[in-house]
Amino acid sequence: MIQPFLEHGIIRQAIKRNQISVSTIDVRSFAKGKQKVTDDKPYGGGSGMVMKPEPLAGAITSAKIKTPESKTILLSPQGKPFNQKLARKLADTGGLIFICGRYEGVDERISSSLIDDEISIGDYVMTGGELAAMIIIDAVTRFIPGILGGENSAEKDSFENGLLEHAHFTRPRVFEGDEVPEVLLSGNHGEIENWRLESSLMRTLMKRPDLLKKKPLNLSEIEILKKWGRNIEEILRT
Ligand code: 4HQ
Repeated sequence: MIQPFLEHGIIRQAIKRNQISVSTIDVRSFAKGKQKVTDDKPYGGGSGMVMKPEPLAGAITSAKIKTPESKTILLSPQGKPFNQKLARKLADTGGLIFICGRYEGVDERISSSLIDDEISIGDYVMTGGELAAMIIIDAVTRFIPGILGGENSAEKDSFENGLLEHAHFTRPRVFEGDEVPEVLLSGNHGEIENWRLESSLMRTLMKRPDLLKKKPLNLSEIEILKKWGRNIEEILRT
């Protein structure tokens, strides 16, 4: 699952330029016996299987020896919610080891001894932790210095200032009768910045009001919201 993910776009480029490196360990290669069994029935009964602790402990220990500075992360719906802030923090560690469970999950004694942190990518249940690991690798890589060009740097992204990003337009100037906002063609950088801030605020209010409520507003942001308020009051009066 992981290999094809590494072969595209910014992740591929980052690997080629030695800005990140990713390798995988097959837990099965640490399993004993001819069958290389990695799972077993849960104590106490019930459906589903649990990942046996010994092969996992072997795999984690071997990973820790290869990258002793790494933090070990278990992917699980019970983990702390992954977000942009956590991505930035993880980019500033000496490496990450992701434990990707299958079946019902891993033996509890693994989480209590060999795991530094438990992370969830959202409140839903997947069949394994691999997609979660790839999502985290993807978002974290964008924060490695030198990955994004200056023009495209991470500061302008959604969430960096507590707002969603402004709307984007490219050529053609008219698409299916729909025109690009005039101000973006004006070359007036002050007005363009104002328009983008207003677009950001509008999109956040419409799509993610929860974000807007949390955000400390600066003077220009308050001014824009007040202007909307005045416009709406005018409409209600007339
Ligand atoms: N998992 N965020 C691995 C998840 C999950 C999530 C379910 C993790 C199955 C075995 N991981 N177990 N949500 O759904 O990270």
